Amino acid sequence: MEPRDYLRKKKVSLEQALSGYLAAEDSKVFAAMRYAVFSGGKRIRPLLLLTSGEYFGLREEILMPYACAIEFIHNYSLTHDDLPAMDNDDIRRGQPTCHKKFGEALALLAGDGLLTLAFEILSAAPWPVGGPRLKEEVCQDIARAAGAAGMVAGQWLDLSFAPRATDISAYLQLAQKKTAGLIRVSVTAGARLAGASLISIKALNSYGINFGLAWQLKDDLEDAGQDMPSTGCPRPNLARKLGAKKAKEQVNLWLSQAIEVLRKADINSRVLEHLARQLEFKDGK
Ligand code: GRG
Repeated sequence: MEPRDYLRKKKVSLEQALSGYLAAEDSKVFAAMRYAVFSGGKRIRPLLLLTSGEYFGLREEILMPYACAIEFIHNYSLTHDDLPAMDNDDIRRGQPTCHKKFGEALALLAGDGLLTLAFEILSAAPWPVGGPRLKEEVCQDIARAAGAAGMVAGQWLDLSFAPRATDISAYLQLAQKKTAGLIRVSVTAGARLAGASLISIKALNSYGINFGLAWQLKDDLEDAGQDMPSTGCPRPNLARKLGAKKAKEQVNLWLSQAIEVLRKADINSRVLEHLARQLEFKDGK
């Protein structure tokens, strides 16, 4: 199957699974949670998880709860990131942000609900072939990537840095924690659950970090020039610091490193390669 068709098919089953987890309850908090999730996300993290897990031979039914949990964690982070105390955004995915639609209290609770639901799903998720210990390790890795030493720490670095004073290595630390960590754990979780070798996991780890940094820098490129929230404090933005041309070259470099590392480890996933190639700038555009 062509990578594009594979991803389309996976996205359909993913959307069904996500809505299954949010369908049962009829409360304002759940309405805000559904709004936060079903507003047109690209679902890159769960797609990476499903792709890497299936590449190494694990069935979709086993992988799906893990994929949904990571997507819920991601959507919680966006909902909280948009709040007035953080990025203070009115628009997300082309629509009013959750707090603009439901008010701050419900948006805060929707984020709390999504994060908690993610761990409820993980705790009930089936054991992979490698047994309970492997599941524990994967869940710990997800929790660490999302938690106070991972994405939460990255968010604080983002909020507290003086953007113009930020040097590139500090920015990279921020981007690894805020964005690349959850992407990295998405790629490796699927393969680990499938029992992939340590060499493969190391390669996927590196693919995930390179992919995640490229993802963040592409987002910076889109934001450059308009990244001025109403708090009056611009967020750290590497694209603005490097300039568009260099930033695009850097995105392409990270993506070629991501692809190269798969080749070296003999991971011949056309879908993982396609996902990285899709992000590349062709002819500097
Ligand atoms: C609130 C603890 C906490 C963390 C927030 C992820 C994050 C940390 C903030 C988002 C800020 C941001 C826009 C970062 C750029 C990269 C990024 C994560 C973009 C949004 O992710 P996509 O493109 O979004 O996967 P969709 O809408 O497709 O789900």
